[in-house]
Amino acid sequence: MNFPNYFADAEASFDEAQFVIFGVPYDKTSSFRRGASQAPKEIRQASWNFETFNIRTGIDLRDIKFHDYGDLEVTKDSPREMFEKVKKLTSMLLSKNKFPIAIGGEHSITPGIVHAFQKDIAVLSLDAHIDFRQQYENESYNHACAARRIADHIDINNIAVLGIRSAEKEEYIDAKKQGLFHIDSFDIRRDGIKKALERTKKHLGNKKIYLTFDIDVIDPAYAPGVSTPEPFGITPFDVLEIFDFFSSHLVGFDIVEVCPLYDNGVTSILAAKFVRYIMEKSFSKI
Ligand SMILES: [Mn+2]
Repeated sequence: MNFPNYFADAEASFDEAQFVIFGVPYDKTSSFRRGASQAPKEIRQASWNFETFNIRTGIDLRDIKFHDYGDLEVTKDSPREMFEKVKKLTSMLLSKNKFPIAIGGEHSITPGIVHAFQKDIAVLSLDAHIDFRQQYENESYNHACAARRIADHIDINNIAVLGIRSAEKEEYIDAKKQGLFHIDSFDIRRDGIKKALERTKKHLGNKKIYLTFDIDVIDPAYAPGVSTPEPFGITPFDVLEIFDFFSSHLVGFDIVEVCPLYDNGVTSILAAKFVRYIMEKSFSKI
């Protein structure tokens, strides 16, 4: 069955919207599995699955003003061109006091968003991969370099990466040497998500936070449809706790790396639910 091609319940006009959702269907640098470019469409379709009311937040999504801007035209662009387009759109949204919500696409879409923000924000990244390569396959804007490109714009001390369990050896040593704050999924499993959140909060302080959510941080058992699956991930419940804990500080959000070609439907459903949840939590704090 086909539902409308916009995100469910996004009934507000651009002008009246607090949140603006936009798709960035880009997967040109994906090294293992292509297909993340299909994700905005699939996640929009999946979003029609849910009730507007959420018993956990007590919020009805119909009370939130949000707009679906559609997709950026980026499929034929070089990574650098895509970066510029994403940055330009995000700058426009921020100039109009909108809370940007990007649906990727691969993780290479995130640096363009972050570069549109003031340099004093913090970035919280949920990711199985540390993404700290200077270049990958001769490309600085590859999805394997996302955290590195973010660190070009903001102080590396204001970045935190949670849930990692994959890195190249040199990349990992370099991240440690440069002081990139990270907590791996094994520590989260051993000590619990609450402990990880307290450590992260201590590190980031009271700054405004941009949250980039690479869905491969979640275990492939819950989220199989991703571009580069990595075993031993965190759970969807952990992610809920992360959102709850930081929601009052959030200034923007993206969800990346859903790969519908390898999905059985549940990954898109999960992604759509998290997009709804992030709006409910950020809205309830205003
Ligand atoms: Mn990843």
